[in-house]
Amino acid sequence: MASSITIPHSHILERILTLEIVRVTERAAVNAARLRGRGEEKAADQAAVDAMRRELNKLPIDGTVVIGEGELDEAPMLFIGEKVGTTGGFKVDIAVDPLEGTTLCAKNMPGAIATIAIADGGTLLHAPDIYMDKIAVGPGYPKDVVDLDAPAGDNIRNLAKAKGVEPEAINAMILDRPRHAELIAAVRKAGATVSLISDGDVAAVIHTATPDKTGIDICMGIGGAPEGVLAAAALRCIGGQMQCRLVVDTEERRTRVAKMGIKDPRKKYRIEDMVRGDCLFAATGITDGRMLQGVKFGAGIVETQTVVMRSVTGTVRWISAEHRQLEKF
Ligand code: VTB
Repeated sequence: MASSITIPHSHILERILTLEIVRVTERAAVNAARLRGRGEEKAADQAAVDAMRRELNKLPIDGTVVIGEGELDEAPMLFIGEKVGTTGGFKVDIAVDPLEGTTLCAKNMPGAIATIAIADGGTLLHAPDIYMDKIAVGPGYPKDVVDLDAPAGDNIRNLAKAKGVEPEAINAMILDRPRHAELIAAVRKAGATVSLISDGDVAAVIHTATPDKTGIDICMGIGGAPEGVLAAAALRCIGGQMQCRLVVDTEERRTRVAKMGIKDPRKKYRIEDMVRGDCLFAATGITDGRMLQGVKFGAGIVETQTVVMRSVTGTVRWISAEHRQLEKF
């Protein structure tokens, strides 16, 4: 007798969604990639947003965008609070960054991705688009091996000890910004090396999960809060630790944070505070990067590479696709 796979009803949609969300990031990536290297950040972003929104609206979900392209009055599409999907389906929270690394795409530099996280309804942190202080390490370390509030040097030394190496063997990835001058100096003083990036700290956090492959042990510093929630979703699937805190340094930001329903603006978030339920995470390369290859345009063929992860099982799929029906883009 032929064996059959039994999928509990509650898991059907989620299992199907794992592949469906690949289409969503693929389309966004291909549309943005057409504008790679043209110096047009806004146009590339809009192309990615349009494609992602179109695909999301085909999914059998009752989705709410909780991390998106800004508030209703400032962004016409994929705004925070926008409903997507065919509705009547599964209630989900959605975090999107259709073009993470707009500058990277506009300048055709490595590391631009189209990314999304889908989680059980009501389980994603509603973070406004402000800065967030972050620290992330991969799986396999004792809980709280690093601490957002500890001096950077202590974090490097504690991580090195837990890894069983000298601090000189630790490599930190940090956004290259003047605001990180002190942090970078402290990390180097502790003996560690620093890989500086111009943009793209979602991928930077994900790199920490596989230090043997990426050479990145820790990601530190201040980046966007939306990118923080997306990265937390990825680590929720593949393991690792992350601590974050919103940078609420003006009255205007305090108001925006309160508007999102956040009661304690100083709260230190761990992964499970930012992504409280099961989730899926996907990213497709737009330009070639350390994590993903960018979109390749050939004669009658478009190639994409996507990573998709699922927290329930911890499965990570790397999907290389050859698209021949090009009208779909
Ligand atoms: C980071 C990075 C993004 O913004 O979040 C960064 O991951 C932070 O903002 O790719 P600043 O550029 O203001 O420092 C990006 O670079 C762009 O969204």
